[in-house]
Amino acid sequence: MNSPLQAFLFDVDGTMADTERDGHRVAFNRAFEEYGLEWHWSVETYGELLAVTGGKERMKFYTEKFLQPAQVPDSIDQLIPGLHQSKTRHYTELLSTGAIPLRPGVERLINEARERGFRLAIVTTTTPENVTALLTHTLGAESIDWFEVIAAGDIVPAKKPASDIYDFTLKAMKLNATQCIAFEDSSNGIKSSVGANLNTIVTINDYTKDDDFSAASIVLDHMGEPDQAFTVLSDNPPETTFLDCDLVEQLHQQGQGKR
Ligand code: XBP
Ligand code: MG
Repeated sequence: MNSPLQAFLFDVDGTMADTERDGHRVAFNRAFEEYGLEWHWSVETYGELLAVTGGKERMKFYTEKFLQPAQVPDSIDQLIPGLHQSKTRHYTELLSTGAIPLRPGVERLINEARERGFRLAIVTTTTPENVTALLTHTLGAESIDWFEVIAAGDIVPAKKPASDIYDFTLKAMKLNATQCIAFEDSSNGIKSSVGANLNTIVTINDYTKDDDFSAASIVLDHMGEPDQAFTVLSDNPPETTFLDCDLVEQLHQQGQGKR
């Protein structure tokens, strides 16, 4: 039997906003400088580092796979939590300048979903502080309350691509995967959402455009606006030119029974 769609579950980084290259990456570099570390993550290197989700995990991966042992302080495991706090401070300061807007269609879709009574949640590997900062400086501080669950950061033991954060969110909302749809931008993201049996709408970005999205309900370059058509990168393009709640419901219906 088909379950009606009840909730929209949003990834943040890369999906709601292009935060990685000009946000997180810049903040990591500022934290390295603050700590006197001669590390610098270029746009290209950062693309490779995105293989690992979570800032603390990403820094650890960098020291193991990109540096010679002599370049890594002995106390690195003790250093990483502080470094990450510094990075979070730099990141939230950066967001407070309004430097990173929401991607096309995100605000419109969220507003429409609220008007139509869909339930909303955020499902991300980044820290709660970062989610609060992005929402506050894009949709306004009141928007934090629009999301029934904000599942973020270290709330679960295993970050994406593990399905834990989506499993946690479904449990907290007392919903089944068939009653929800996820919005993701990366292969780690869709592994996580599909691992929780969720139909998933993908909007790609520069870092993720070559990822494997064969499990997605649809792959778009962005959500689109009435005056800014999306490009459909998967098969069977719909007749519409931007993602609205009707199209989300249609994709959800089509996905029923597939997982
Ligand atoms: C996002 C991430 C995050 C940020 C860094 O993945 O990988 O780790 O890059 O955030 P997703 P923190 O979009 O799949 O959730 O430094 O706050 O961990
Ligand atoms: Mg993402």
